[in-house]
Amino acid sequence: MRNEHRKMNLSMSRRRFLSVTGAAGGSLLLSPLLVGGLPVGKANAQEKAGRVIPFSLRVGILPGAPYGVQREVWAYNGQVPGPIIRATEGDMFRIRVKNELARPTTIHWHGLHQIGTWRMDGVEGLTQAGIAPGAEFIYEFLASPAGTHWYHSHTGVQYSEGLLAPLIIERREERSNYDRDEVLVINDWFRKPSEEILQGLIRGGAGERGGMQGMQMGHMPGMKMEEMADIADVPFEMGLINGRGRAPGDTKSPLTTFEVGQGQRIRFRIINASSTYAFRFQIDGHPLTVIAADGTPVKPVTVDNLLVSIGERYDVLVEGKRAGAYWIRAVTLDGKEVRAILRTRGARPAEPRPGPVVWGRRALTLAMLRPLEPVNLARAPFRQVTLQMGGNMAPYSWTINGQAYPQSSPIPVERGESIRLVLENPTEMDHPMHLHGHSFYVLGRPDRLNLTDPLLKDTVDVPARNTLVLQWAATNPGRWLFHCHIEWHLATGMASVFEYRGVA
Ligand SMILES: [Cu+2]
Repeated sequence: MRNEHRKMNLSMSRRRFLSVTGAAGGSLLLSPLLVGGLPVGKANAQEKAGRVIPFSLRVGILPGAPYGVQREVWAYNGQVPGPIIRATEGDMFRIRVKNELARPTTIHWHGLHQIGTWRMDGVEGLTQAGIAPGAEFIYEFLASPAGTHWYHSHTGVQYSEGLLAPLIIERREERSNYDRDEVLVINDWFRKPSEEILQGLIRGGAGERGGMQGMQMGHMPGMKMEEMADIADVPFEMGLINGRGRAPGDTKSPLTTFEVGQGQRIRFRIINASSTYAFRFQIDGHPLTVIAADGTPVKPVTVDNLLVSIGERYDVLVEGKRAGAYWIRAVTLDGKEVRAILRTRGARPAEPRPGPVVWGRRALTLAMLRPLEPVNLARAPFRQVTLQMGGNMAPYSWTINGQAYPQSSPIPVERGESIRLVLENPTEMDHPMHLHGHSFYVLGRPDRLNLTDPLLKDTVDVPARNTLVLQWAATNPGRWLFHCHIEWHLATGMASVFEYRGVA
């Protein structure tokens, strides 16, 4: 497996630099100097377990022209997504970050628990000061837990400028009932710089969302009008899969293509690294066998499609079928598509025929997922904390318990206690909530809690006008952010801090 991974990493480094081409023919050009000499794959150079994994990241700006309009693109080591970082559970990362931006930045390692190292969690203003322009910072932390994770800027609204990348932790005893492992990073992509989008939302309130209200999501069968929520704050423009995508009207730019032999199995590690949109994911004609959610292994469940909220990860097994080319589709809840291609080796044509999505019948729900190692919480003591989400379009602001982070009081936590989090979402939008430093059990709706075999995750969607209950064990002292992963909601206050007593 190890050589296999290494090979894959090297080919990834060539394949996955950003190559967005605009409708007007302008392409997003990266300097070859910046793209060359990536440290990708270094993490696999040594075989021994418990090793130190050195890695270097340069955070810089590249000239780019998506849509043929010149725009800055922010990138780790000159590529979007940034280089894949891989290690084995129990390894120690030593990641040197050089900030070549003109403003401070930080990196958060989404999904990693930072056991004993909360100051390495990368939340600007909470766990560290921003790394100053021109300065370096070394992140040192344990590669734990195993699973599909990612890393991204946790300063302002920087990550949607391109500062996002996969972070994969292999299990020590990885059961490999698949032939190959591929990472699939989906992210939405906008013409305007993120800061400008944010300022537009703050200035204009609902104006920025022109046309968003009353949007139909009729493409999912069985969806009733009253179940429709507001889908997003910012109108969809385009999306990327592993750095490639097509702006509206563009039919030619290359798309990310995965080759598969007939009967061969690929493990896809799907990551939604977007700022604004959830995506329903499907590979036409290919069932998806879900084997992990947010890195946690689950009893395999086979479905036709699944919804990936921002910050969530799903690992699925896909088997190469009849010769041909098939669309890999990531579709927003209002029907906007991002595509890649799955092609059997040697198949013609290179691209499937264009055509609207036809959803397979089996859609994944969280209730279908069961952990491999069930935990019974029926008799465990807990302390209940209720958090109510709030939102306003004009003036634009998002809150938890009426407070906007960072002008909010931290929630004190006692080491060793269990916290039952009741998340009330009376707003008209879904909020993908992410907890730093811990994973939580998803108990479900208050009237039907699953206390016998709940799923362990670190990011979960709390649907509009619904309440969701989570529970987690406070075992990792520090200051930990709990927040909505919609970039614009976090930036305007939808976050809380869990602060362990006695943390200096
Ligand atoms: Cu939100």
